[in-house]
Amino acid sequence: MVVEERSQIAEVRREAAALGTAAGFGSETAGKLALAVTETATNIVKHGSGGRIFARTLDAGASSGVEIVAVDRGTGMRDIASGMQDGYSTAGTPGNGLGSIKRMTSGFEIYSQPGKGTCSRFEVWADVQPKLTDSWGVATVPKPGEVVCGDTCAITTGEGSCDVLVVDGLGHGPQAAIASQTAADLLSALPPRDPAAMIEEIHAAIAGTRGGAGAVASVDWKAGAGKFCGIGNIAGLVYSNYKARQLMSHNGTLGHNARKIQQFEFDFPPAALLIMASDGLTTHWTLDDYPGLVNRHPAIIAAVLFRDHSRQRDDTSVLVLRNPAN
Ligand SMILES: [Mn+2]
Repeated sequence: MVVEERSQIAEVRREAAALGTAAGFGSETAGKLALAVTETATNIVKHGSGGRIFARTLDAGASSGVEIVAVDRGTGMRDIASGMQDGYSTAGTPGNGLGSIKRMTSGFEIYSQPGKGTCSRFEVWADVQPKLTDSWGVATVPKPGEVVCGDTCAITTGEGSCDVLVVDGLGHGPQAAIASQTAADLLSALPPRDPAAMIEEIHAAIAGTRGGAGAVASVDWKAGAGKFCGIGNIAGLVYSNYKARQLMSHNGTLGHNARKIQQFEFDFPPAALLIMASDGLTTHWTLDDYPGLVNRHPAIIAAVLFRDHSRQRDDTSVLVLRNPAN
């Protein structure tokens, strides 16, 4: 959701409240979410020169929650610690309430660079917060002017492993969304299988649609290893020990022509990051330009990359996954 002016704050609060209702929030929890979202959106308008809020529901077995990620292109914060104290404000107004957001929510994190902007994230849970929260995040945004996004990201988690998918339906708009959503549905509907086998299934399943570019990765936390298979323009990068490794896809369009479906293996040790993105994101970026960002929550990494590197001429999707093993 775009947040540029004061009038949009209420709309953001309504959309977040709808997710809270879907997550089964009682009135007290719903109230906390509403306050924290309002405070966050107000900060974007006041200090951030406009920005965006991403909201999604979180599932952890018996408990459900809502994740809020806010990103702006403001002046950034020179000193986050003092910004956390109530009453402190970077713009000379009475308090930006970061301390109160932190108290009302779980997992509150901020990534801020002076001159570049700020990204924050928090979770609100219906019941007790689960011990292990998601170690992945996505930013999926339609092309400006479109309502639905033709890109789809999906993730399925198993016992000590996980499968992720990014599909960019050809073009944009509803028809592109049908192609990518059909592919994503397959990931959760089929029993787990190697990425190459999954890509074969997707290729066959979306033959009646517009088709698209797509990639699937499968990672094993304990083994510290992953497999990747892609067709068309989906970037795949693995960051580990301050080094980036690019994952290779073959040319083609899923659903129409995929002459060579080939799977590649990669090392994925504890704390390593896997980043997958559609071609709505430029490829001319490096995490070296963002000191400390590799250690932030994957949803913050996805939102910051979207903010700074979306081409804005196409749907954009960024998926970031961290190996949570230690
Ligand atoms: Mn695209």
